[in-house]
Amino acid sequence: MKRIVKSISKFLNTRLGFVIFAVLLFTLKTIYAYTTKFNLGVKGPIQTFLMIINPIPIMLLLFGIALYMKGRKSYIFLLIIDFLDTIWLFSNVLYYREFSDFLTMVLIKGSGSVSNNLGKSIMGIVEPTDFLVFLDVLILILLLAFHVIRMDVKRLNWKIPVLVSSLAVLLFGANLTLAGSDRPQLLTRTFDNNYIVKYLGLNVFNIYDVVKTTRTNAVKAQAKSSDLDSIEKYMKNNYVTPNVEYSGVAKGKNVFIIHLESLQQFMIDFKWDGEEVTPNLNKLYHEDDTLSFDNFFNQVGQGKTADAELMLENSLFGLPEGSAMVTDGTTNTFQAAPAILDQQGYTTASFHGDVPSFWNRDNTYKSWGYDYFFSSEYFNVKKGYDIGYGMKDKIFLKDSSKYIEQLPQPFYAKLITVTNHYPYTLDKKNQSISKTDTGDSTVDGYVQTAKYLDESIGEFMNWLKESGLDKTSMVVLYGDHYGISDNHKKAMAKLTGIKGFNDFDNAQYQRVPFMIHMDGLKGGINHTYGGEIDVLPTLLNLLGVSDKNMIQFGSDLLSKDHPQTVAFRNGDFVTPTVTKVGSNYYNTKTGKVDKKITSEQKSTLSNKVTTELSLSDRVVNGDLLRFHTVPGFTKVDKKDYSYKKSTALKKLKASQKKGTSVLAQNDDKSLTDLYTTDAPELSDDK
Ligand code: GP9
Ligand code: MN
Repeated sequence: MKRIVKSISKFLNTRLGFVIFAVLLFTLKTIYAYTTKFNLGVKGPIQTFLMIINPIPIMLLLFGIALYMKGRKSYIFLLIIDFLDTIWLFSNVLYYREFSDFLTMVLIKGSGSVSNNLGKSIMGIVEPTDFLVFLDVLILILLLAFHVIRMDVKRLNWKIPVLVSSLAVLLFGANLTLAGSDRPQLLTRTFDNNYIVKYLGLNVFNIYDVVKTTRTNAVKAQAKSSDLDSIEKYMKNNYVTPNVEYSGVAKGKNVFIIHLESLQQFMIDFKWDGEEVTPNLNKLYHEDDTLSFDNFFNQVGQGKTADAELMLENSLFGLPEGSAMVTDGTTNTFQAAPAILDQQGYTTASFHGDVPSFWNRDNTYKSWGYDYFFSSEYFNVKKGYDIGYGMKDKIFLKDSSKYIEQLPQPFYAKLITVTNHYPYTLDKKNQSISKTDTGDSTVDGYVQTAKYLDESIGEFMNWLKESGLDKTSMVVLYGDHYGISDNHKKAMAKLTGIKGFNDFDNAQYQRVPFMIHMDGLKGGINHTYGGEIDVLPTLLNLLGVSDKNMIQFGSDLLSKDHPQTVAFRNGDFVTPTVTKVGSNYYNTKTGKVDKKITSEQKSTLSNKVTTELSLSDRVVNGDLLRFHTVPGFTKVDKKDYSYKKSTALKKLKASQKKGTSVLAQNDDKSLTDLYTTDAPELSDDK
C-alpha cells in the first residue's frame, strides 16, 4: 500500500503526472456539472460512457501544451487554462439554468436577440453548489502552494508531449466515431445543442459552434441588398393569384395548426386487423367542411420537423444540409406566419412537450414573432409522461388546453405532437391495436403510435366542440414528414401490397395529410399536387391577408393557377404526370419509366425545381429578408420576446384583462374540465 502511495506521489511530482491528474479532476467536475447542472437526456450505456469520457481528449490536448514548456511557467499556463475553462463552464451552468441551452457565439456577440439581460439576473440565479466547479483548480493550487506536489521544471524529451497530443487526437477520433454510431449525422443534422454536449462535450460544442457561426456569418456579411433583385423579380414573374372564392373566409378566426408527427397519407383510411388506424382523422378527412388534400407532399430535408416548420410558416425551403432553424434561426430576419398574424391582432403561441432547445426553437420562434412558446418547462411532466421526444400526445394536448383557454382571441396556436416518432414504441397500456406483421421492427409499431396520435386528436377535437372553440376556429392538420424511410421498402411492400415497392413508390409515399377544417367551409377532397411550401400562401388567403409583396416560394393550393410541380429537397420532384427520382423519370400515373419524355421537358422541369431551391437557399444563407420590406409589415424585434416561464405567465395573466380569451368569456371558469381523455397516466394520478 505504502509503495503504491509512494509511486503515485512520485508520478504526481512529474509534469506528465500533474497534467494527467489535472485532466482527471477536470473530468470529474465536468461529470458533476453534466449530471447535476444540465439536463442532457443521457440514455443507455453508450451515452453514459460518452458523457463520462468526453472531456478527456480535449483537456488532454489543452493541458498537454504544458508539456511542451519548461519551468514554472508550464504549471502556471495549465492553471490559467484550467481556470478560464472553468469560468466558461460556470457561465454555462448559469445560462442553462435560465434558458436550458448553452452559450453560443451569436449570444455572446450579443446580437441582441437573446442576451436577455443575463448579467442583471446572474446574482439571482447562482446557487452555492455552482462554485464547486472551481474546486479542482483550488485543489491544484493548494497542492502546489503547500509543496504537496513539487513542480517538475526540467524540459521533457520532445517525444512525450507529441505522444500525449497524438493520444488526445486519437481519443477524440474514437469518441466521435462512437458518438456517430449512436446518433448518425450528429454534426450535419445538428438537432440540439444538448446532443453535441452529451456526446462530444462542452468544449467541442464551442469549437463546433465557432466554426459553424464563422462560416455562416461570412456568407451573410458578403450578401448585399442587390442580391435580392433577382429573387424579387422571380417572385413577381411567378406570382400566383390566390383563389378569390376563398379569400378571407376565415378572417378573424382562431387558427390551430396541428402537427401530426411522422404521419403519412397512406394511414388515412388504412385498416389493420379489420380496424381503422386513424378513425378520428378519417372522419375529419371526409367531412363536408374539411378541405382535404390527397396529393400533398412533405418536402423536408435533414431538418425533418424543423424543415416542415420553416416551410409551413415561412414558405422557405429547408437547407440542403442541417437545419436552417439551428444555423440561421437566431440571427436571420423572417416574415413568418406568427409575426404576420400578430400584426393582424392575433396572439401567437407554439406548444411542444419537449425541451425548448430542440431544433433551436427557443431562439427561432422569437425571430418568427411567436408571443408564447409553451415547451416542456410549462407542463408538469411526471414520471411515465415522456416518450422519446417529449410528452405523450394525449397528456400534452390535454395539458395544453389550460394555456389555450387563456390566449386572447383571435389566436394562432401551433401544437406539435411527438408520440408517433421513430422508433414507434409505445407502452402496453397505451396500445389499442396490434402491431403489423411485416417482421420489420421499425415498421410494425407504426400503426400503434399512429393510432395513439389519432386518438389524441380525437380527444382534442372533442374538447374544441365542448368548449365552443370549434365554431370560432379554423383547424389545420398536417403530417410533417415520412415515418417510414426508404430503408424499409420490403416491409412497405408487405404493408401496402405494392409488389417490389421501389423508388417511384417511395416518392409517392412522401404524401402526408393536409386538411383544413372549419365550420361552414366549402370542403371536399382536393386533388391538386402541392406541398408544405404552399401552406402559408393558402392560409393567408383564407385569413384575408395579402401575400402579394412577400418572398414566398409556394402558392395558394386552391388557386386554379397553382403550379403543380412539387420539389423535393434533393432536386427530385413529382407532378401529376412526371415523377423524377435520381436520374429516372417516371410516369406518375403508371409508375413506369417514362420513355416518351423529351430531354427538353426534363430540363425545363428540373431547372424550375433547382432554381426555386437555390433561390430559397440564397434568401436563407444570405439573410436576405433583412433587405426586403413588405408594406404594412413591421420587422420583428427579437428583444420584445421572452419565453421565460415566470415572465410569460405574468404576461398571459395580465392579458386576461382584455376579456377576449375563452376563459375570460366564461367568467374565468376554466373549461379544461370539459376535456376528456383516456390517457392511462392521468387516471393513475387520480
Ligand atoms: C423534437 C421533435 C422531433 O422536438 O419535434 O423532430 P424530428 O426528429 O421529427 O425532426
Ligand atoms: Mn418530425
